[in-house]
This record gives sequence, structure tokens and C-alpha cells, in this order.
Amino acid sequence: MTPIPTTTLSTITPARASARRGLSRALGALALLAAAAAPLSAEELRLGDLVIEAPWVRATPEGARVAAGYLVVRNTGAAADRLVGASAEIAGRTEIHTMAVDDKGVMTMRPVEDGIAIAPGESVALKPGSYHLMLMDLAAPAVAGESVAGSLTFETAGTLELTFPVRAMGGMGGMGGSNGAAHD
Ligand SMILES: [Cu+2]
Repeated sequence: MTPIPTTTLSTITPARASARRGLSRALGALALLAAAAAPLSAEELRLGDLVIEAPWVRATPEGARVAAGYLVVRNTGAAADRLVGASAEIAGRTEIHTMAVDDKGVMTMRPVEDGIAIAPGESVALKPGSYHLMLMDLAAPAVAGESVAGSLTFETAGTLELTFPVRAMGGMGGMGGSNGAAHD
């Protein structure tokens, strides 16, 4: 007679290990949920690979003809882009300006020719004393505490509609006081 083989049933139940994996998966999912639930800043906006942060417009005195707008653009992509245009509801037209010291040592501002380049991985700040949006031919003042609807247009990413909170900030940076004297 052939001997009956003794079958060894030493299979280890994987239940315990699988339970542990399940728990860590659940914890991971919870962490993801928590991250997703954290609200983005109301003043941070995304357009393709670009992140637009902290847009604002400086409040203008009564009768002012121009106002300045500021923001930061961060390029999280692998290709360069350019800020080439902007608009604001209170302005007849909006230009992109740069400030520089001329050969007489006077701080002046002028429109940038080909927009502002934003290299991949870099961010560019439009800020007092530097690049800024120039809201021209104002139809209404920029009032602190209110906001101004507008748009930004980028060469590659396209156009983003956004609102600029209006803030009364000090006159430093060459844009206060005789606000707009350098413009016609
Ligand atoms: Cu300007």
C-alpha cells in the first residue's frame, strides 16, 4: 500500500498582517483628507502651472487718475511664461510698469515692452518700488476695504479673472504722495 502522505497545514493566516496594513492605509487616507480640507488662502489662485498670491490694489485719494496693483506670480511648471496683460474694472486701461532710476537719478516708471518673464521654479513680485500694474484712466477711486475685479493674462497659461482687495498702505516705494505724477 502506498503510505498516505501527511499533509502539513502550516499555512499562517495573513489576517493580522493585513489588518495592520489596513489600519495604516486608513491613517494615510485620513492624513490626505486633512490636507485636502485645509483651506487654500483666499488670496492664492492657480492658473495652469502658475500660482498667483496676495493680489492687492493701493487705495487712491479722491480724484486720483491712476492706481497701482501688486501681486506675486510663482511658476511651478517646467517652462517659462510671461505676464503680458492685465485689466481692472475701475480702469480705462491697465499697463504693466517697471520702475528704474534714469540718468538724472530720478525714479521713473514706464511700461514694460514684452511683459514680465516668470522662469520655471521662480517667482516674480509686483511690489511697491518695482514692477506694478498701473490702473490708468480711473472711472472710480480704489476704496480701502473694497475690492476691484480684474484679470491677468499670461502668454502660455492664458487669462485669470481675479479680485484685488484694496488696501490703504503707506506711501513708501515711490507710488504715494504725488501719485501718478510720472504719468500723463
Ligand atoms: Cu506706474
